[in-house]
Amino acid sequence: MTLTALEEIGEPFETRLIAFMAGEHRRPAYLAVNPSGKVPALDTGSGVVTQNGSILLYLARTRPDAGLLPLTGEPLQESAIVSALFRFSSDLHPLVTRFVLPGMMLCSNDAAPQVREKAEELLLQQLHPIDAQLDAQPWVLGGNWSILDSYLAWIWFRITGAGFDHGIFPAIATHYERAGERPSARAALAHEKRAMAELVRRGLSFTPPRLKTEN
Ligand SMILES: N[C@@H](CCC(=O)N[C@@H](CS)C(=O)NCC(=O)O)C(=O)O
Repeated sequence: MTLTALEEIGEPFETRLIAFMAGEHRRPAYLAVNPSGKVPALDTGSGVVTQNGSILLYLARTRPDAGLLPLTGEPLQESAIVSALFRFSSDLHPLVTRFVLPGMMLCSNDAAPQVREKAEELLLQQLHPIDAQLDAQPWVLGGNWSILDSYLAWIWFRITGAGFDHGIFPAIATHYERAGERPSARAALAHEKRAMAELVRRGLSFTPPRLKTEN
């Protein structure tokens, strides 16, 4: 979603690939950028911004013309936006990592299938109310697109790409198609695909363990 936000802004930027399977996020070079070892981090030229929610707020505030978030300065209205950001970055994002890369969590490889199954159960719980909401309105915040739609689309792209059943939540699946039609989303996907191709070329792609429900 950071890539989509940068594409929406439309100014040139550079990306650097951090290969988890090679442990690059734990190496000194990356820890000097983000000591928590989490991706993404945005180097603004005047300082590094970390945490997805913070990066998206930073970009929305510094480039209000890009229309990333409808920030009005009204505390209650803004708290609803920040709440949705935290919901995606704190509640859902860690489940995505556990579902897609369960072996990266602090467990033996033998425990990876159980980590993934628990993550699937919690994803089902968390996504259920979002699917109901999107049945009643086209975008996460109501009638207009925001960068939160890109965050949700990223979550869906990652988990369905790793075997999550996309038939369970039809409204989120339709929202994903709609969100993917934006030129910024297509450009961000092209970045992702180039990164995946690079990982495959380096022998660092990852196949998640199968769920009981997968054939
Ligand atoms: N709360 C962080 C979570 C980011 C996060 O978990 N990113 C994943 C990649 S999608 C990561 O860096 N995983 C490495 C790890 O958890 O060690 C944020 O919103 O930026």
